[in-house]
Amino acid sequence: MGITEATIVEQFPYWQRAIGPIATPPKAALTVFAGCGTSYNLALSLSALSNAAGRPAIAVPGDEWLHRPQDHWPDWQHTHVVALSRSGETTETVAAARRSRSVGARVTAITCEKASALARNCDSLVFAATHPREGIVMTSSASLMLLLGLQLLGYVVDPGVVGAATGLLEGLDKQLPGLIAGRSHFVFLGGGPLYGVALEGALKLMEMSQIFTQAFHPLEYRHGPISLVDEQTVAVMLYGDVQPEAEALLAGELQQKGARVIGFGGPGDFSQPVGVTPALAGLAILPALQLLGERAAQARNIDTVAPRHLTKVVTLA
Ligand code: F1P
Repeated sequence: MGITEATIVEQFPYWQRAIGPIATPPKAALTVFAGCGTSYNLALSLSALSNAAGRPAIAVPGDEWLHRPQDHWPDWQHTHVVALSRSGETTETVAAARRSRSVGARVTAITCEKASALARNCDSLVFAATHPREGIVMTSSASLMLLLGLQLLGYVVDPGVVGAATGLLEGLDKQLPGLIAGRSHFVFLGGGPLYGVALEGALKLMEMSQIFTQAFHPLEYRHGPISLVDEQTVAVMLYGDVQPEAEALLAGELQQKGARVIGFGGPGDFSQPVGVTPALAGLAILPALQLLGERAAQARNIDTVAPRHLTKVVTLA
């Protein structure tokens, strides 16, 4: 087993260590979840979960919050910023946290590095150590930061989520070779808090296997992108709890056009119930999506330890 695969299948003891209540921050007029790459995808998921929990929130890429916060929120100085970064060293995220504090905003950091620049530039630190072998591709750390963010928002993470995630990972893995054989077009579909997770599934697959892929809110897919679907397509549907019937109809339509459908929580060529509350669904599904990226890379003989053009920390001079 390669290093990336090990960090995916061995991530659950780190979850178990991180599960436990976290003091929820004081309510703010707006919470801004900021991060880059994977951490931005997590921010998108957490902002949806925050709104659902009655805490108004948006998600903004680190550089956008650094350079043009007023385009995202007029009263940007009076916000609570939750900055996410595995390394705690990503230039834009650290600079956005510094700038936010300099204008008086409160900053909470979610990171896997407690001695990092981000940890030094926040008002409160939420930390969990990730798998020590994790490399460029964020696997265990992505799940861990999502888990920490959920707890920061006051969601109780039932330890049963570990069994659910393991079941999805193993269930999908058994069928993956047949599902992805000969397929070169992947799309990830998810709504609400599952949109960020869909984007993260797409990002994992892209950086690991170098396959061009996209993610959409499910019903958006019918408005143009569906014209790409054919016998080369795999559609990964992350079924939500709001309108699963409409999502199932879309999945059926994609199958009719030649796609294979991987269905988490609803019908597909692969179909498995998620088995957790809707708020925890993204966390339960994420490791299976990480493994999908790894298996697609293996099928193309690509080593995911050193993805092309990527570094573990992206710093700008
Ligand atoms: C985020 C990130 C990842 C990307 C690569 C480089 O870093 O951009 O999304 O996949 O591994 O780092 P971080 O701010 O979470 O450390």
